[in-house]
Amino acid sequence: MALVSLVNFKASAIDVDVLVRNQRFNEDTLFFDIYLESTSSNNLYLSNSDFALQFTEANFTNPTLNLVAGSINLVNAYGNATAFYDTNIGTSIHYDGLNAFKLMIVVQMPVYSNQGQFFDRIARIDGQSMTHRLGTFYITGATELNTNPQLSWVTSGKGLKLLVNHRDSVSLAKTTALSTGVNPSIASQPTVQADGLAFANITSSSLTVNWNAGNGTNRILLIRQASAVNAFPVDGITYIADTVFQQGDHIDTSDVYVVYKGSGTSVNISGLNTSTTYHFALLELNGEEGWNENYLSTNPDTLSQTTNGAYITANVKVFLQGAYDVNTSQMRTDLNSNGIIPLTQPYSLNKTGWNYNGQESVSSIPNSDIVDWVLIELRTGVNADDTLSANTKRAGFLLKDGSVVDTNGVDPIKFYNVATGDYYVIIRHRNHLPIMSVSKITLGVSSGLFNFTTGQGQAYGSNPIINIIGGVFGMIGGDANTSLIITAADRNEVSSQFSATTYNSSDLNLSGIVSAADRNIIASSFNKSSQVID
Ligand SMILES: [Ca+2]
Ligand SMILES: [Ca+2]
Ligand SMILES: [Ca+2]
Repeated sequence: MALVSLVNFKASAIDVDVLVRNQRFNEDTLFFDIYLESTSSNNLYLSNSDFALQFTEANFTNPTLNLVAGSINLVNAYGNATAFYDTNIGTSIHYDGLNAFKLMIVVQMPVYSNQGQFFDRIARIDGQSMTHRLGTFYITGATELNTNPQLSWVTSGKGLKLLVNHRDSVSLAKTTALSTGVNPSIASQPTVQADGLAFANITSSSLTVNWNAGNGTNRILLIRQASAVNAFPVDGITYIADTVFQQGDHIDTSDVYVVYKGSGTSVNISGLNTSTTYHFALLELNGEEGWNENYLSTNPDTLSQTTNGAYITANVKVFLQGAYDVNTSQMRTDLNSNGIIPLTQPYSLNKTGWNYNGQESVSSIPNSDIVDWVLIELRTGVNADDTLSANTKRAGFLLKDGSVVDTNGVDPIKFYNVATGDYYVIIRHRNHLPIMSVSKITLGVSSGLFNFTTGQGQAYGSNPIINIIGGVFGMIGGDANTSLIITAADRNEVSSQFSATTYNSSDLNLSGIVSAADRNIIASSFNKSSQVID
């Protein structure tokens, strides 16, 4: 049951494909495009023609055939669109006579009397893919949205003509009627379904979906709010995806939307509602887009996810002693420029104050000013058990000017599902001693800046930070072994990693290599310990 149909018309050395592409339902309307493509090296020109299509009338109630206004895409020999084409295309459905139940599209090209007018007026067809869309048409009154309407070309009938002009190097244009044709079949169906649906970067309005490919050329991701996906693509029908919820096509009249179609294994979806559950289904497919797609609809991988609720932000400024460059008054970004900052937050290890299983990850490091990942924690009191839930921990990026930003590399770091209020703010870094604000800070959707870099009194405890230079204070570096105290063990750790150029906790100055400069930081911080109660 081929929904889409191709006629490869051939007539005395002229080859032109006349294609129906991009068949799509929108509510009870079936849209489709007609394209003309030359398959020879000759320049071809469209002449007065009838495009006749058979359709299954039983699948429509009182159908009408129409042209989408402004959709004509033909150009003349000089590559210019002309209003001639728009006003000379008529559409109708024939119900009687030899052409009963045929969709008729009649193209009345402008008359021409000489070669100059010919080139100026007559629509050129060439071999470039997708350039000569005759137009987008639609049939109203579809009743069987999950059934193939079986559009197919009609190549003969009373009065039907499909004429193409061509011209050789010397003579004026000649007109040739096109007749014979063949219809192709739909693509083969994939046999291995895509799977492994998983979510990352969940916010109150967006999330990233990841998956593993099956054995088709592409895959399509469906989304439905509140309930499981209950409608699936129809073979031979194309669907346009949009990563913004409800902006892509939906499947027939359902509230199932297409958010991805392609060969990749990840998509970031936006436009979601806060604290709302979304259901997903992933289907493998074969075939050319808009042409002969075949979807594997059996046993699609499914998964659901609830978006985050409201959020508050922490807007803090902090320097790392190790990364701070007194010559630039900023922190160095060598890990970033060396391309060794991991794309997933590194604080999942089971270490005191870490053990954080957040899914923060990025497809690439989003800002050239990023120094490294940091872990931010909110507490209602000074003790470890005053960290109320996993929601009050978040990993983000530290910028070279001391800003702590979210995974988009720009905005202050967000805490979802956390109420506006007063919190202690803790900053943790892989090889610096953690610090906590000296008192509670009022945090809301848009929080005021709290600056840790201006003095010892900004952080909680006894000598919690270090005076790097002048009035500039920073987190104490040197904790290569993450023991929350700077000792000889850290020096030994650095020695054991000497010359490493990886993302390494012994690279205490974040220069991208473990060297003597890193040992010097330990000397300046020796015997200092974390003032955060963990
Ligand atoms: Ca199928
Ligand atoms: Ca240590
Ligand atoms: Ca170093």
